[in-house]
Amino acid sequence: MARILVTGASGEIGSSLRKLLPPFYPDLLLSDMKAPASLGTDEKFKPAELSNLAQVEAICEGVDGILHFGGYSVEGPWDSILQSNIIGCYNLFEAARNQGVKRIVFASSNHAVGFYPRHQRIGTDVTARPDSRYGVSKVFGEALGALYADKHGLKVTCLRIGNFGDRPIDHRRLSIWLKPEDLVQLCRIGLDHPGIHFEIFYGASYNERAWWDNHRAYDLGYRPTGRAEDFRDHALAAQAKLPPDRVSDFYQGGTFCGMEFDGDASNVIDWQ
Ligand code: 15L
Repeated sequence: MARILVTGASGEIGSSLRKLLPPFYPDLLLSDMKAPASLGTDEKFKPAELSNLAQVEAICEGVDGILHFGGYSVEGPWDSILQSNIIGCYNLFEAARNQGVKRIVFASSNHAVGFYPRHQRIGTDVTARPDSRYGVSKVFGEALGALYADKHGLKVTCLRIGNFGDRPIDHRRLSIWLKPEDLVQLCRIGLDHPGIHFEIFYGASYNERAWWDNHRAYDLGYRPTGRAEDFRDHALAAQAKLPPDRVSDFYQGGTFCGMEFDGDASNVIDWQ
């Protein structure tokens, strides 16, 4: 039976996956810097700092597949991004190769392409347009995934996750919402589908306002059950309480684009 390592197990997504994955992968190994407070006696946990290669090697030992959700999950100071998402991600791929791990599902992010405008529909083959140091680190992780797939034969799936949660929380999230059970479907495709070499999918549910062409995921069997429009009124009511921001409201990456922005805003037009 396949042993699956989940990094970032104490984070928001990891905490949800811990509950949803056992029916499909009973042999889960959880890891993070600190154990989740609610760790059950039936759960296996090994701590690791991603920036420490020896510790990452130790958690990859005897593992068949990895769901890599560990790292810094929002914009932050360069040194934090560097340690967790650049050095940490490199260590994860390198340890996986050394330990004979066969598959990795890497939690990339919509922020790898956040500077595409919302009126442009994009596929997974567009040039990276990161909106933050965090977004740059996700582009780096996707590039590492391609290298380790092409050069070392790991089967790698990158998920450009939109916004994970029980329901979309504002106007932007109506386009990019990802229901937890739909993330599980995408992870299962990455861990089990025989056709995987190197893939990028958008981590989004069935959202009628989507900006993304996610046909490759659908080709490999993805059938999302979440529908953002079911929560339209709630999301728009929450949006009405937020202050407008020309840059953040124009680009796909939202506030990640607007924060620290001192560039040329002449591309920002009123299109809605
Ligand atoms: C992400 O990548 C973040 O991890 C998450 O906290 C949200 O900000 C999300 O993107 C989003 O774009 O809504």
